[in-house]
Amino acid sequence: HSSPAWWKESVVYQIYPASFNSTGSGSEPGWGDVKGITAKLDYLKALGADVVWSSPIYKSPQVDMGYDISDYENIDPKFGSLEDVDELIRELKKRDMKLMMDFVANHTSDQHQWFIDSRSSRENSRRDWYIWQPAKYDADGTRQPPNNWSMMLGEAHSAWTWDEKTQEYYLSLFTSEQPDLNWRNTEVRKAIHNVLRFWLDRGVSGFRMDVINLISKVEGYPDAQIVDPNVKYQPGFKHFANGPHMNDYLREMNDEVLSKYDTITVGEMPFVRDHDEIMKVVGTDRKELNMIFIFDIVDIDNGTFRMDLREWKPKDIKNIVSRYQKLMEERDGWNSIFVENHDNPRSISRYCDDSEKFRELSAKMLCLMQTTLSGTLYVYQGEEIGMRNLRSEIGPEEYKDIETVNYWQKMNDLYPGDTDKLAYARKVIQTKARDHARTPVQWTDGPNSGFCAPDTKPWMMVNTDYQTVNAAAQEKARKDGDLSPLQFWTRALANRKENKDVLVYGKYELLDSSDKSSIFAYKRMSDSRAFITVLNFSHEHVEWTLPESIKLEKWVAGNYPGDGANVATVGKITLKPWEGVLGMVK
Ligand code: ISL
Repeated sequence: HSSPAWWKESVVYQIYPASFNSTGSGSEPGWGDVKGITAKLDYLKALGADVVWSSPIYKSPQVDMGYDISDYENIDPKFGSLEDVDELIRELKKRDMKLMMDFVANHTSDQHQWFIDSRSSRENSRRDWYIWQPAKYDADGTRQPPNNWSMMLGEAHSAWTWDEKTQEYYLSLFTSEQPDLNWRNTEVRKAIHNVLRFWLDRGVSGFRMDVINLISKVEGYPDAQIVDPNVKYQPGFKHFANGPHMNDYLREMNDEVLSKYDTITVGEMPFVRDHDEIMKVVGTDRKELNMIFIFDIVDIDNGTFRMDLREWKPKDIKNIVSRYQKLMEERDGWNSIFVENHDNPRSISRYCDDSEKFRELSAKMLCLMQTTLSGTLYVYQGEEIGMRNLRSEIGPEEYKDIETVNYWQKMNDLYPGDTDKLAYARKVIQTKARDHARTPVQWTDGPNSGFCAPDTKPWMMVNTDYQTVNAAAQEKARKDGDLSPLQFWTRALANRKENKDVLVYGKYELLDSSDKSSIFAYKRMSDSRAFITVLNFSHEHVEWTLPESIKLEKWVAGNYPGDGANVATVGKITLKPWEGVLGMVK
């Protein structure tokens, strides 16, 4: 069994600050602010959150919504001030809660002083803080970037940006305004350690580390393999995901800084699925990071690219979940459990059915799944009330994310006037855009869904369904006694804590490995007790046979009214569409 730790039992609530709650204290009307987070702490505490992770609030030109930092030790005036953060930390502590910062150190903004210095001349002492390379030239003298890597948030472009003044390219994996730091440089790593200390000394309890597995690039910058012959630049992640020195840098960060504080750390780790590579980071003996975000579950419907569509089946969910539950159990690491974040569409729209009839059932079923798996649980703002994707009548003009804007541009450039291709692109945007998670949180059925003042325009449109989907409505008791998603989440998080020996730390066993079945059923067990979870990932009524070895005491929770009372406790059971039940084993 995994040894207990507070960060394993914690429920982390992710806030996307621009869209969470606006009190008008920031410099930009219609933006969420730090005071807006503080104002909602009672709500978060009542839900069952222990740790608040906020996406970046540092000073930033906001080209990529704060993931382009121009000053690591200041707050963007849009969000408020350092004093507001101190107040947030104090108010969190009063409630026995903690703050986790989003730490973006693979790259900075091009407006960061480090980069301004670096690009000022080839001789500048910070030149080597970023990744500079000379141009290549075709036979006819045309200038080309050092290799064919594509830019991640603008697939049509090169990952290298030309600097006119100093006549070299710099690496910018995400956008031109996000130059990659050169982690081979010791001074860079020291500067980063200092930033971590700055926040820890201020009372922050840990970090979510943005694309932390991209910090070490292979030497020589080789070309990427061609996966899409229609475009000039290709995904190069094989050459920079979990690169040669990444583990050394993480270990050094732990030795120098993290080990000296009591922290929670989670690394974002896209592209990597190799079990040995994963264990090198999260294995308890490794002393690198507490856990990572593994992307399988949110890449489930990716085609060649993220902005692409692919059919998936319920078996994919159960295979992915089972693989990592077992891996961490067998090799002594730790999972992070999540199905949403600010880079993905809403989970009920993606994995279940967000129609009026099924949206609440879907939200509750995904809650039942996540709250009964082993790992640190991450809830994304609005997930607890079952917020959905933007409705399909909303056109690409309303989407604000740089990735969506660049994708729509690329498709229009590649296929001008091609109605089929452009209809496909619209479909991709309606299904996959990061914007779906970034609409303002729906607090009430009032103007702007209570997110900001009635006479202010939110920075991004409120989803059109706010009059039916909002937190205020879900806080009220219902006449028929049925629980709203918010109430269901609150109860499920309390239940998880009460039964943490099983639900957080217990062993995992998949109960039905059939690829054809839409039923995802598993058992969780400690030495003395066990629960089973049975989830129906389909629109159909589905029959399923309880294994004879399992003697069920009773169903203790379910997403349909009655908490599983109508489901048999032995032999063949029938689950209704998108039904999920949790049972206590004798
Ligand atoms: O959404 C994606 C692009 O297709 C993801 O691949 C995403 O870029 C990747 O998960 C890294 O995300 C993180 O770093 C990015 C930032 O844009 C994301 O918001 C952040 O979560 C660059 O800092």
